Amino acid sequence: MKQFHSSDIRNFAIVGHGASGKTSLSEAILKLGGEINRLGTIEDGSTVSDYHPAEKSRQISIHSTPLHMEWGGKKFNIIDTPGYSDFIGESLGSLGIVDLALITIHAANGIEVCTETMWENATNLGIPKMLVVNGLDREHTKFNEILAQAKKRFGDNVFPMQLPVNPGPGYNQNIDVLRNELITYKNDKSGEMDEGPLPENFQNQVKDLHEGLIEYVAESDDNLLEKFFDQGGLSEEEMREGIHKAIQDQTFVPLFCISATSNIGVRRLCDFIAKYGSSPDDRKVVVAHNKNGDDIEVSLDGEETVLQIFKTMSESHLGELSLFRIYSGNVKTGKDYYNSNRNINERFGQMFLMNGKNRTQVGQLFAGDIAGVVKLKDTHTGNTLCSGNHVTLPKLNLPSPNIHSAIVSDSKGDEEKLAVGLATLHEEDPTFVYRVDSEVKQTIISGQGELHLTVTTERLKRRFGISIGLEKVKVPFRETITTKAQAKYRHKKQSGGAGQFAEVWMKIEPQKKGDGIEFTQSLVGQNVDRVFVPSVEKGVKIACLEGILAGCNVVDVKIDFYDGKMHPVDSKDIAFQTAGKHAFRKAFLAAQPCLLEPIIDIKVKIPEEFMGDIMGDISGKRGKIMGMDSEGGFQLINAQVPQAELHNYATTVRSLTGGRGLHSESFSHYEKLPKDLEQKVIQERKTKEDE
Ligand SMILES: Nc1nc2c(ncn2[C@@H]2O[C@H](COP(=O)(O)OP(=O)(O)O)[C@@H](O)[C@H]2O)c(=O)[nH]1
Ligand SMILES: [Mg+2]
Repeated sequence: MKQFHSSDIRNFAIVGHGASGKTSLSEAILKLGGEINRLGTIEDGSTVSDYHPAEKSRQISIHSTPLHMEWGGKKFNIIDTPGYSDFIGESLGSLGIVDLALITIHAANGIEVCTETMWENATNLGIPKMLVVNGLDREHTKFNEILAQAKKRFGDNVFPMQLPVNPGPGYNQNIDVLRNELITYKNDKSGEMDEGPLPENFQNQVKDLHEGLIEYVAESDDNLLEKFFDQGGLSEEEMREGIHKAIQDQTFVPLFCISATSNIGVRRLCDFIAKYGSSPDDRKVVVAHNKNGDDIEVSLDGEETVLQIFKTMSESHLGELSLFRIYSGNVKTGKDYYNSNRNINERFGQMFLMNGKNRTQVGQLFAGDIAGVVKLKDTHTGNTLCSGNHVTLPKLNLPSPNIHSAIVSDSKGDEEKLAVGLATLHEEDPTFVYRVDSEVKQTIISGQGELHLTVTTERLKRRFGISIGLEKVKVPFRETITTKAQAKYRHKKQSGGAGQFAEVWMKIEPQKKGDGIEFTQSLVGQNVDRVFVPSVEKGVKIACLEGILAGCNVVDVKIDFYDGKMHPVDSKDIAFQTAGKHAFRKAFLAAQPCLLEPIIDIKVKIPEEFMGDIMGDISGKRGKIMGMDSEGGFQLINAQVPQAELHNYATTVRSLTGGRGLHSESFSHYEKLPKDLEQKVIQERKTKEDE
């Protein structure tokens, strides 16, 4: 491929709700650009973009896939992203490195939760948006309703650049509002079209729209606005000048009409992106950090290289592949760059322009471009590589996990391999996290949904040969007391060799929530030598870790060791540890102990019609509704629910809402577990111990 100036590059991500046709649209674009000869389909698993085995078998996108082609003298770098909420991290990561978001909307389903999530994220990142209503060849399309919905949700400046003339099966005509013409596409998926005059019945509507468009464009630029008032309008030429800027400012948000699978409308969309879409020049300067964490500007025309890895993945026959965007300078195979997140040097390996599994090798690339590089040793998703001064680009904006599972490894002795596998997968996909939880003694993996964890588990098996099972995360119940109590305990062992003797007197009382375990001594006289104080404390701390009622951590208890007895020969550290531990257990059981359970704050975002189901489910889960709000066209429910009830809640939300709801979780506090449940938990843990 020839070299493109940054102003001739169009970096955009296709984002939107699952099944709105992002992958099919990518396919249609590549077909127009001549990168492929025929349109692959999701059903046959033959699209360029969904080429991974897990994507083919499930018929959904799991990875962000970079694609490229040439159109109208411009280089398109397209990123087809997943819309399934399990893989939302991929989409958010990709949005962070493009200059334009193309948001697809399903022509029959309208605006869905992920449509809105993507809108918000693109807005927060400050990148312009275009909307694409796709699938206008489907039955039961509702273009006018979607347009009204989009204006209501996203603002009145959403503007239809096109109107579908014959939506529904057989759809092949659009009105082009900018050019005041009728476009008829061939029905052979070639994407070819004829232009003709406006039909009579559209003339008034289009005239009004056209005038509206002129006003939007005029508003984006003072010079144009002046001309607009002087001349009472804008010429075709002046319009063209203004549209690009108007899109950058989002004074209006263009909306397009297409059918991806029949290649209707895609050509005009590409023309529009080529002519008016954003280029890297529109984000010439990005704010990064220097070594001291101060803001510095990275400029597209800078001499030094600055690039960011936005995804790493392992590819068959290639090994580890890192996808990157260059923000400044150029990159060359064989050169060393500095990884400022990890403070190491990396030698740049072979570089590729990507079209799914079809890749073209290149030796050098320039600022603004997107490509892949192989064999970086220790550089991971989100890292910055640079030449010259130390620069770190802002972190990719990624969601926090909302589903957790414990892993059980079938293969004993593979711990080290497992640790390496988990670490590698996390580095590739930072939305997959894992940790060893000492409280419940499980290794816990977390992600964006059950499917995310399943797919990652499969990857662990395929790549590292480790098979793991998933099981429920144990709830980290805790134990505490509700009244004061005291106990005396004598530990005496005099059979065989050296004897052991210790006696500990102890008072305990509840502490304020969150104050933990506090151990004091108030010994008077010489009954107990002070050297044994740490021994008693150690015994108490062990008892607190082991738990007394149900094997859970003990919290929020104040302990005072106030007296005891000792023996001149047989008293020793271990004897006082044992006596301390047992005195504590005895006092604890006398102090009306109880179990505490973790309560989680959840936020659920759903279309209005699912309110009843979600609220009903929350109250069935012993949850408390803390508040409700509407956000965009969705309802936002804030609630507090016990962790014990939230196992795979992401899946519950998905199934209650047909995939149209989303939720997030964060720990809130501990609360007393109801008595009936407490008995159940204690019983369960006892049986486990007996086994
Ligand atoms: N009728 C029709 N079906 C489409 C269109 N675009 C996509 N589909 C189908 O909708 C499903 C989801 O499409 P896909 O491209 O995977 O959507 P994505 O999840 O947004 O990438 C597949 O079965 C496609 O064949 C379209 O324009 N018209
Ligand atoms: Mg897809």
